[in-house]
Amino acid sequence: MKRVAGLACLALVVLAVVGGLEAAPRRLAAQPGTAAAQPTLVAEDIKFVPATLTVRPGTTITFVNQGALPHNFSLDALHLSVDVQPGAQTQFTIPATAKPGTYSFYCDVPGHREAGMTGTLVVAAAAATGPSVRPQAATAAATGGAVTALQTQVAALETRVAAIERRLGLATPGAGAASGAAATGTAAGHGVVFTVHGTGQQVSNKFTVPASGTYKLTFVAGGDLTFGDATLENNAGQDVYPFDVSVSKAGATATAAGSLNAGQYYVSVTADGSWTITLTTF
Ligand SMILES: [Cu+2]
Repeated sequence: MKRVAGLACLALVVLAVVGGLEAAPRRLAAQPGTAAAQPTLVAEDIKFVPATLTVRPGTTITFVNQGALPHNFSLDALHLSVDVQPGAQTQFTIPATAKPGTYSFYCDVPGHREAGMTGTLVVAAAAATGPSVRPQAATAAATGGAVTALQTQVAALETRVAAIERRLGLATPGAGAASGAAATGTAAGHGVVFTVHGTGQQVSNKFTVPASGTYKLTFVAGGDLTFGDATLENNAGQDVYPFDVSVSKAGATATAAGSLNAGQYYVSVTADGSWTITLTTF
């Protein structure tokens, strides 16, 4: 009988230990450093358990009063003040707009804060969910688009600067050599001094006008061109009047005729497509 009583006592001890172990995980769920999905904050006489709670913005916290006194959770920075009566529980939610950081909270029942009923709430960064990832991808795409647009603008500016430099005689004639070469021969009854094919902004190779006389410059736009302008420049890179022709649509032809002295010349082109330029005797 004494032995049975001893076993019964042992069984009670075992049950108590097991019961304590089972209770432990419920407390662990709200230990400091964790960001439990459904954290619980317990008010006791006279402290908070746990004293430090880590949550994400928008988290709802279950607030339980296991003491004999009324208690309260106050966090001024987040405009929270929640009362809980002895043996009762309630819930409150950390604002979704709460900035990540460390906040102090306290019980506002007179004397409790002074008695040490305070705690620390750590607001972690918001979880990276789908909706917060997609805007990042969109931002990257928008950035890429902006870069492409800037590159296009830079290329257009470089083209304009190159054209201006040629007009001002700053560019080295022949530096952006066009395809084709000076040619001689006869076309439609006129002697061909020079024929050049090219695309976009170019300065032709140097060619020679063998004798002073009247000449005609002909600009023929390719099928991919919407604007083109060509000028004849002398050896010093200066425009030679009136050899300045422009076209503004695909396949168009423009001509200019006038007097040229014998000497060396270049053709300077500003265009957004392909073209053919010919200088003939007139
Ligand atoms: Cu209190």
